[in-house]
This record gives sequence, structure tokens and C-alpha cells, in this order.
Amino acid sequence: MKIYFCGSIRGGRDDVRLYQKVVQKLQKFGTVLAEHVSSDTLTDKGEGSSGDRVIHDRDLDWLRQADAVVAEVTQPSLGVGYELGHAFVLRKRILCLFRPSSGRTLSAMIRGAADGELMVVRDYSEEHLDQVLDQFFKTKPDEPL
Ligand code: 6IA
Repeated sequence: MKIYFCGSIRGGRDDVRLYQKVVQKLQKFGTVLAEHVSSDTLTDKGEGSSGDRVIHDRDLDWLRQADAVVAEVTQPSLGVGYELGHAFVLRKRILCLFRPSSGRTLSAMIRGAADGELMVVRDYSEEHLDQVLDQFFKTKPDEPL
């Protein structure tokens, strides 16, 4: 199983420790694409040796290859929203993880897109991460969560 992970880069790196935790836990279920999103050294400038076009094209290519997409959506990010829109159109299984304890309100375009089957939005707290991931990966797309 290939899992594409999305998390904020230029949208802000406040949650990078949590991204690392999610990526580490996702490795139990399959190969995680876009692991660099959880990199310690990557700042909110999101710069590297390759240009933005290369990053965009490579990430979309990985997204197309993925069987499932997991996004930590608490920190708002244009790039994550864009990736989720693509994943939705490609009819990928999507899990969006949102922490209400942040005091934020998730975009209606993400929460409103959830159908509980192909696209799932889970409000969670860090201590329940294992449970939420286990439930998502043990559930087949046509079974209700
Ligand atoms: O708008 P944002 O930068 O917050 O968008 C974050 C999302 O876009 C992530 O889920 C990534 O998949 C993707 N993304 C944005 N910038 C990069 C990036 N920068 N590398 C890979 N994916 C990115 C340079 C990284 C560097 C190690 C070469």
C-alpha cells in the first residue's frame, strides 16, 4: 500500500513534530510517499535545490501512485488544500486529521467534502492517533467508519 502524506510547509511548520509522529505511524500500514513533509530541516520557506515546478510535478506524480492519502489539516496550507482537491478528483481514499484543540475551524471546503467513505475527516487529539489510523486502514471504502 502506498500512502501519500500531506502537511503544511510554506503554510507554517508549527506542527512538524506531529507530522513526524503521523509519518512514523503510517509506515506500519505501507510505504509513505512525501515523507520529507515531516523533515526537521525543512523550513516554512520550503526551499530546496529543485524548483517549484519540479516539486509540484513530482508530488502530483506520487499522489497519482498513492492508494490512500492522509493529511494533517490543522495548520491551514494552500498546498495541502490543492493536493486534497486533486486526490478527491482522482477518487483516492482520503483521511483528513484535524485537531479541534488548536482553536481553529476547518475550512468548509474540506469538512464539507467529506462523505465518510472515500473522504473522511476525523477530529482527533494526539493521544488518539493510533486508534484513528487503525480504524481508517482497517475499514474498506464501502464500510462506514
Ligand atoms: O503550501 P504548502 O507549502 O504548505 O504546501 C504543502 C504541501 O505541498 C505538502 O503536503 C507537500 O506535499 C507539498 N509541498 C510544498 N512544498 C514542498 C516541497 N518543498 N517539497 C515537497 N513537497 C512540497 C521543498 C522541499 C525540499 C526538501 C526540496
